[in-house]
Amino acid sequence: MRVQVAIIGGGPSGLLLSQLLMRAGISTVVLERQTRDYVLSRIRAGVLEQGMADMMRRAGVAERMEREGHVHDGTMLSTQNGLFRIDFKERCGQSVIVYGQTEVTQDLYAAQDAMGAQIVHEAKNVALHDVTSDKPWVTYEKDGQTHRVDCDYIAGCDGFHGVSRPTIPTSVRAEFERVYPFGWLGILSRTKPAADELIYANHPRGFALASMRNEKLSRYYVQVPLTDTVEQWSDEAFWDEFRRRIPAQVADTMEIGPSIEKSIAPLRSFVTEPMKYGRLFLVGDAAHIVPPTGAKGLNLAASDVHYLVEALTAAILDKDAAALDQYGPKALARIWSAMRFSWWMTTLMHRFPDQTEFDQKIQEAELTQLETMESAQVTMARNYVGLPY
Ligand code: RFL
Ligand code: PHB
Repeated sequence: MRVQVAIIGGGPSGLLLSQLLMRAGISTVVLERQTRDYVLSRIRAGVLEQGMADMMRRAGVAERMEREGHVHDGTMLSTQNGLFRIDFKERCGQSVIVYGQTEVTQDLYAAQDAMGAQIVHEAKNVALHDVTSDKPWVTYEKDGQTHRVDCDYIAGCDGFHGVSRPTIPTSVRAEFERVYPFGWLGILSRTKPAADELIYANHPRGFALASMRNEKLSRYYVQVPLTDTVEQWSDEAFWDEFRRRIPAQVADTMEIGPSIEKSIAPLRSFVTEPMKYGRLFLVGDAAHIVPPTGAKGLNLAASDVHYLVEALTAAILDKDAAALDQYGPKALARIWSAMRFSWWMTTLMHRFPDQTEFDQKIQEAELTQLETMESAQVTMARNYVGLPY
């Protein structure tokens, strides 16, 4: 097989990239290790920035998002002093859309199918070859046979555990990382959301987040030690712990029910540089990870795709190869900004095992500033709704 761009990974980055490139008249193949059902069963992001929503519109996949997504003009923060609200609309004139990553991925698959996209599921042992030459190629195994894809460019959209990043030699690759000493235990339940907006809670027992997917589907998280396992957490234990960490007026009235998904995710900040190596480009979680506290992971994947589509269309359609060198620097400027915000919000909202009383007082002072200072709210709101591309 021969295509202009071979895409490794059929998560949101890979599918969005393929969709936008195909609409520009550029041929692609997407090689995904898992089955489609598996990809669609992963419960992940829930909050879309304006920029991501605009990308969905550009990709021609926004119809259901416009109909079923919920625009949120603000968010609630809960502290020992009570509940306060950050009004995004008032502070920076923008909002976010609550629409699940599962739905985004489903809409992208449907649009790709309609365009006759080449998507190979259960592509095993994907390997990248000659990425620093001008004739890179990719191999994969499927149904016991080895297949070869010749291409002009390779997009590594295969997430944090993919093969693309390790293809870049360690002598070339720099990695920047912070691992947090806790994880998030998350559950999905067919219950009415606890509140109209998300609630991020800072509590002496640890962080909690009340989120949602729609009027009948809620997503809740609690901070847990890294040593905890899902098996240790019955639904009852989860609800008890969650309700202790949020304001009583919400805890006492919220609907609870059986979990339909339960998982623990560790928290990490990670960036690799460069994002371009020869004709290989890293995109999304393959290049960077943020802790979920700022709701930035999927949104950063979308801005990477934006910059890469810009670079690849310039190189392929306008023969402007110099545009390719702009991809990494442009993407990384935005990535580091979102890294800072996600780190800040994680540090502000969680209890750290080694937190001293001094650290605690500083955290409280910062939360008070956020509650009372307009400038602090403007900074938070601008970052949360997403910095411009
Ligand atoms: P993905 O989604 O990991 O997709 C990569 C795909 O590549 C495949 N793959 C391979 N394919 C072929 N060969 C190989 N060797 C391969 N290795 C891997 C995988 O099977 C997979 O299908 O990366 P992508 O596309 O870059 O998308 C990134 C987002 O998924 C991620 O950043 C977000 O989910 C992060 N995230 C959130 N982001 C937000 O913007 N807002 C949120 O509210 C938000 N909440 C979250 C989150 C992530 C979470 N977890 C579980 C990490 C909440 C949680 C709990
Ligand atoms: C979610 O709904 O899964 C979600 C929302 C906001 C976050 C993280 C996760 O910051």
